[in-house]
Amino acid sequence: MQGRIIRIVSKDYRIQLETGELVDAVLSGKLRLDKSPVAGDVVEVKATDTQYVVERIEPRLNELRRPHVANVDQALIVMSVKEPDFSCTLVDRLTFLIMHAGIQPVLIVTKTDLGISDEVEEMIQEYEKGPMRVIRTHKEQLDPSFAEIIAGKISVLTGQSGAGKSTLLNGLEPSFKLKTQEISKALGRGKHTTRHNELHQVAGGWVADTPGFSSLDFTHMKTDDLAQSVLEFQPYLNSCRFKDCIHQNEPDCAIKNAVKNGSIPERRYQNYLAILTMIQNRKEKYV
Ligand SMILES: Nc1nc2c(ncn2[C@@H]2O[C@H](COP(=O)(O)OP(=O)(O)OP(=O)(O)O)[C@@H](O)[C@H]2O)c(=O)[nH]1
Ligand SMILES: [Mg+2]
Ligand SMILES: [Zn+2]
Repeated sequence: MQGRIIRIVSKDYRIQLETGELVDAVLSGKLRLDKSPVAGDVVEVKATDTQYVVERIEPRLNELRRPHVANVDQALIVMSVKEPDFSCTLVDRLTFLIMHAGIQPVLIVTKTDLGISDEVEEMIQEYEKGPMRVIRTHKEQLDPSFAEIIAGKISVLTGQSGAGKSTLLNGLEPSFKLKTQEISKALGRGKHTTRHNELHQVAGGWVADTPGFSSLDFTHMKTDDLAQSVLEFQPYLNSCRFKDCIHQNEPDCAIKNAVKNGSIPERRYQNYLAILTMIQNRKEKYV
């Protein structure tokens, strides 16, 4: 039968079977020599007389390193309207990385109760008009569609410290608070070897332990990967005069035209150019 790994503690694998039932399993001898499973993996499980045995790992749709999780459906970018300041640059950088990892980004705008400046309002509306799903919410009044977004999926949360990630999860699932407190207590006692490879059940979905994408690392990205990772660019990508256009200084560039006529926000394009330049400078260094 099939199942999904939701927690790994040393050699014990907690699996949710297709039926919804949670069972503990061990790895088959053959698998142990092969690749190591991670939380989120879809696995083939066999029940013997005494235990459940993981026999096979299905191919992964995607894989994150920190946290080490496979088959992630979506990454929720949590960004407050203030305290800390809303950062369009950060949202874009995170979105590019998330897209590149083959994961769907969703923008969760938090702390809307604190009031929104005109400048921030304009930036949020730019996202709302675009292809990414955007939800505005605050802790006293969680948007009901937030729970609906999490249900039935594997999510990772990301965003600056203080943006309200824990508050969101606690609002949906009070038992989550307890669990995260237990984890910090365990770590505080110096159990640094504890392997946190775990998904938490929140509002009928699964949420990974720690935020991913904490280091905004573009070292693995090439210039054409970057353009592919910009959601707003996608309808125009094959319409430039040059096949290898990187939408920088080329003539007859569909992306630049779309920026000019307002179909792609100028801000998005500038954030693209900034990262592009970073990638280009890095290349020169290593040639
Ligand atoms: N006014 C207001 N404050 C909020 C809201 N959401 C969170 N806060 C406050 O913002 C602070 C930070 O929230 P957290 O949920 O701890 O932020 P976090 O993203 O988990 O931060 P890290 O764990 O450091 O990454 C806390 O004092 C919260 O009470 C909100 O919607 N409105
Ligand atoms: Mg937190
Ligand atoms: Zn172009």
